[in-house]
Amino acid sequence: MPECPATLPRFEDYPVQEKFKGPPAKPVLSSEEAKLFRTLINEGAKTGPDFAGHYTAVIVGCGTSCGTLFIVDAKNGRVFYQPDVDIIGYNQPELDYDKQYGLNSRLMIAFKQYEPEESDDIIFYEWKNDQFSPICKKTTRKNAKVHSDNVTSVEPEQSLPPNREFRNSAIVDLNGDSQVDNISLSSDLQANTFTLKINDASITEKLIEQGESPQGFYVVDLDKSDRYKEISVSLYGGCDPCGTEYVYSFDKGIKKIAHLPPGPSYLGNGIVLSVTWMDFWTPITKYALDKKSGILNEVPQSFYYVGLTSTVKTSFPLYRGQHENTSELVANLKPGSKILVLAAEYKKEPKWYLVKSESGLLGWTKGEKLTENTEGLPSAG
Ligand SMILES: [Ca+2]
Ligand SMILES: [Ca+2]
Repeated sequence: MPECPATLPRFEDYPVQEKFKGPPAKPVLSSEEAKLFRTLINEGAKTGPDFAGHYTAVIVGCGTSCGTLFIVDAKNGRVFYQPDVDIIGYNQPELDYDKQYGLNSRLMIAFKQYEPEESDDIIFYEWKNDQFSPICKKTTRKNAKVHSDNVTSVEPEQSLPPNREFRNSAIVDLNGDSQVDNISLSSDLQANTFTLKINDASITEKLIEQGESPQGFYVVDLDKSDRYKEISVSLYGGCDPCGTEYVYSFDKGIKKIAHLPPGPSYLGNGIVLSVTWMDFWTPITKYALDKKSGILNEVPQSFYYVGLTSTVKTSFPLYRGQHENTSELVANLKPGSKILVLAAEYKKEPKWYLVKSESGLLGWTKGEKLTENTEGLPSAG
């Protein structure tokens, strides 16, 4: 992220066209992070928009000068959470702003404080297409030491919800041999690669998606019962859902052990849960560490839980199986009736959804039928 120029971004540089009227929609708490703070998010969203036209910023406190930031769309209740934009400070004397965000602007001012308070970053984000993109950062140095070598010793992340702090370098003993290991991350956006170095070993990875770039790494402890710690490299992505994570172990060399969707939760017992946004819902995928191979493998589920209701606009059929075979028709859904989208088989295209009709019948339909013919699903807003 570039350092800000002398003239810092102003609220009026990021104006908002759209204004919201009417009662705010109830938050759709589909992500694990949002579910953890359901009461605070529901309460916070009731006050109505206070950010970027039709959004409500809900800050959930987690200690002194720290907060997890959720953004709720008052129009449809969608809840946004970006783990890298989670530390919001208050009363920063260095900064000549009386607020961090406002209803008429898409600018968000966040603070990142480094332990033990050697320096602060003031980070300016632009809210665009339902996500924060960093504009620039202003670093305030309380103690020049940290930034002169830019290396700090870190402890592994805890599980849910992580206050993830992305780094480009760190000193940690990764393989439990009581010798610290020097970790650094660099990227070559010309060559479209990033390189992770640990001591004398290095691994270079090709960026797959257009617009992908590494935002840093953090240290995780996949399995607290063994002596190893792991490195998770986080990438911004140019896609939806955005970003991805590469996970590496280190002993004699570096080994790639997983390529995960963004924002995984490390439970510390060899299990990783991933919650991603997909069309109008958030599948939860489980990964488990195979101790023999040292690889994180996905634990497949036949179906993935959806649990969302919507209202039928235009009649469409439900089938007994995952194919449109008229001899296996279960029901034609009635306009105006309420349905429950129970589960999905989404790993193949087209994505099929298991739906319960208002009268209690169960059948399958394609994802596009749901988004075209019903209203009330989060993205259909
Ligand atoms: Ca070591
Ligand atoms: Ca471990």
